[in-house]
Amino acid sequence: MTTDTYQDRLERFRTGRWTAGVIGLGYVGLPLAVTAASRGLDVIGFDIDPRRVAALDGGTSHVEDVTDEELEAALAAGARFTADEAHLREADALFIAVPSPLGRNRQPDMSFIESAAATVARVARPGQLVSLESTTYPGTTEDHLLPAVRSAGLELDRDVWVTFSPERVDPGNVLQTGDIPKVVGGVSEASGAIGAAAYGRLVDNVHLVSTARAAELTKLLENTYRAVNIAMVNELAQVAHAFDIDIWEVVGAAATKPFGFQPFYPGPGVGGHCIPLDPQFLAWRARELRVTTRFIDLAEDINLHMPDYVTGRIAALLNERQRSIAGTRILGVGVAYKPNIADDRESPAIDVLRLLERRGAELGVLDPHVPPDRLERHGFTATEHADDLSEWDLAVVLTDHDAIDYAALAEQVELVFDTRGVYRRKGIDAPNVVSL
Ligand code: SAJ
Repeated sequence: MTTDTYQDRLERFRTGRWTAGVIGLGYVGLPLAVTAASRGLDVIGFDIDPRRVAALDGGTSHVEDVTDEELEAALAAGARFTADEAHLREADALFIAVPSPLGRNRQPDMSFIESAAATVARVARPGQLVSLESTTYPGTTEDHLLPAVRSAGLELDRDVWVTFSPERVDPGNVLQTGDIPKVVGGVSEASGAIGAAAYGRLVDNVHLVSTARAAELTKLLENTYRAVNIAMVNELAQVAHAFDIDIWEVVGAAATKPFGFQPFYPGPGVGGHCIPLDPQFLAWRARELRVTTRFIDLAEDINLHMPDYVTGRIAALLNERQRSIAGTRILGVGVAYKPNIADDRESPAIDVLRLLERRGAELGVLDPHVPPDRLERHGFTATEHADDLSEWDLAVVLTDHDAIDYAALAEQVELVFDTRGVYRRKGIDAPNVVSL
């Protein structure tokens, strides 16, 4: 039995001093830990990777959205990072921010959540809040975290409280963790209240929902909404091309509607570790429950086929010039999955480049954010902006980083295929640029 009553705990989370334990120090966990420290909480950050912990202890952040200065400030405020899970016993709340990827057959890979739950089973103690942040299918928090705390001999709502609160990190966005409203849902009403009190110290705006499942589905709705709307505009881009209509002009025109329309933009596909993957968590679980998710399945199909469509458009462009992809020197511009970041996970740019390579193109890539050694690990030849780009026959803009000089690119390269509408958006009128 915890020494505190429920009311004492509630008050302590709401206004008292307590220690936040963060399990998983990646692009979600580290910002959470740094935010907690900046808001006066004691912080214990745990990660299974001792090298990552050592770097953090040395004041070096591996997460683009957390500067070394912000990390130093957290360390100065007393934040501690460790690879020894035993220290998590000191924490009053355990926030779990571990990966939730898909497996080889695009089914949920729950191994990281299961490993974190095993850690919780070993370190949980009376008085703790345990909150899962990793994006997952509805029911995960009950299925994995409740058994973990119970295996530690702890009783829900007597000794511990358990919630789900989806992460809403948007890499590269200037909004900080504390500024973004946080949805919280408990596996019990008391857990929801305790979770709302604790998160109220980390963010300015907490939105409490009735259950952990509702919070889990909230996240999946947010990202399925994006995947479906991106797929819809990707399909319309193909229709517009068949009608010889400029899709970028049409989306721009529709975006003038001040209500009832949010612009999404076509591209070479959908990358990142969220939008292409999260809806599959819902589809997979729904299939188990014999419920169809046709929008999710269709969106995945359209988005996954965009690299093929882009490659087909490039083949047609070259064909008009009595050329083929085979033997053509093609420069891929932008390999990261979205602008102004270095992350190339699930990047459709890589899929396009692989397809071009398989059809005999001689490839180079230009990406000022993705380190050359990482590009070389993909088997690509890294090209610098300062190089003489005129040696390339065609450049394909796959990710529209701000740091690229698009006017210079169009001046130096004979033909440019723009899959991101960046020449339209920047008002650069170049006769040798063709848009998706
Ligand atoms: N994309 C398009 N067209 C669009 C928007 C995006 O092709 O109109 C592509 C992007 O190029 C990228 C992919 O989709 O390859 C994902 O883009 P994203 O902007 O959704 O980027 P993420 O996955 O880093 O971040 C998203 C968050 N994005 C925004 O809210 C703008 C948000 O949905 C989640 O907080 C986050 O995933 C997450 O962690 O779930």
